[in-house]
Amino acid sequence: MTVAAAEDPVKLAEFEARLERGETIEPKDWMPEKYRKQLVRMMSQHAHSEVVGMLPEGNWITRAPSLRRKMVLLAKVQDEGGHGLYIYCGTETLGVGREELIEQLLTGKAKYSSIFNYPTLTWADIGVIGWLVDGAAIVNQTMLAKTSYGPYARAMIRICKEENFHKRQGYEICTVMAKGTPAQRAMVQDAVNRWWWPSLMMFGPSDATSPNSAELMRWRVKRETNDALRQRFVNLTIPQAQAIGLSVPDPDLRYNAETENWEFGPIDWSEFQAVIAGNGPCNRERMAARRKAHADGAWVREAAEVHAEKQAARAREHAA
Ligand code: BYC
Repeated sequence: MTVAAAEDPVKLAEFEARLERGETIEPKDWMPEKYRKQLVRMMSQHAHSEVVGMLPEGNWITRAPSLRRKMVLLAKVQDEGGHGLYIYCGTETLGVGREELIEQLLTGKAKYSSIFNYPTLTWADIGVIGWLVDGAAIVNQTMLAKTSYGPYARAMIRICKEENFHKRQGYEICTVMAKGTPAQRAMVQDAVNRWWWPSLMMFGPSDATSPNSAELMRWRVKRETNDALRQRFVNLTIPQAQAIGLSVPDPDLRYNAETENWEFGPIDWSEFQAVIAGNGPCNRERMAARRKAHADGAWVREAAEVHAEKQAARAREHAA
């Protein structure tokens, strides 16, 4: 018996009719258990991605080439932490707290985006992450801003605004380097070569092999498929690469004037599978950094708890 079949059929029909009418589902509304679970899975993975995503860029804060670049990068990395917090708050509305989700991340039960398991080798990587990685995130999240679950959709609207700024700062770094010395051009081209395919993998497996897509599309959690979003990203990005004289590492790339799509070559899904199974270039390093940060922050959590207990005791005394 499927989970959906175990739900009250009348309530399920009403729920699906609401979605059909384009209504938004809010925290206190009835929802099938599987809808709640799917949202917690996606939102938890998303929140973890924002937090783990601070690591590759954080790697360059102390080595940013100017004070201006350092300030911008600091602000961007801080924004990512904020995005994680909004989305963890979103999962609280579904009955799952941040502590539980972080526990799942640290024990390896929860996933985070494959993209953050690649190293940031040069300053150009910071530009390319802003341009390609935040660019891909915007394409995905603009769709999620219309998701059927209200708190997630509203969080996405704000996050997308900030991601737009991130993308612009990244593209600006790439533009400056692409117009720079031959060594700078080579550095930014090398970064594009390394980040291009992993950026396309951010959208998830192809539609034919995506186990969650059908259900998520039916419940309007996702409004477009992994492949449709990946194609949109390629179509948006190739003209941007051309405008600054950079290329992407794909000998099969060609424009199809009939469909108006930039057709691209095959994605190496074995690499994607290896990365999400924990065997990417930096998986172990990323998890070790998160575990260390969590352990280092234990005293703050303990102090906050003691403070909250003291405040509560004082409030009880005043009330007595
Ligand atoms: N990495 O059935 P599918 C960001 C997993 S970064 C790791 O197609 P679904 C940021 C998937 O979880 C972006 N795992 O899944 C940018 C599933 O495994 P489980 C973070 C992946 O959910 C800059 C399995 O593969 N954004 O925000 O229909 C700086 C089968 O996939 C990936 C989000 O998370 C991947 N790339 O579609 C800082 C957005 N792709 O869970 C931060 C919210 C797939 O069944 N999430 N998997 O064990 C989504 O939109 C969707 O969950 C996905 C996948 C499009 C990612």
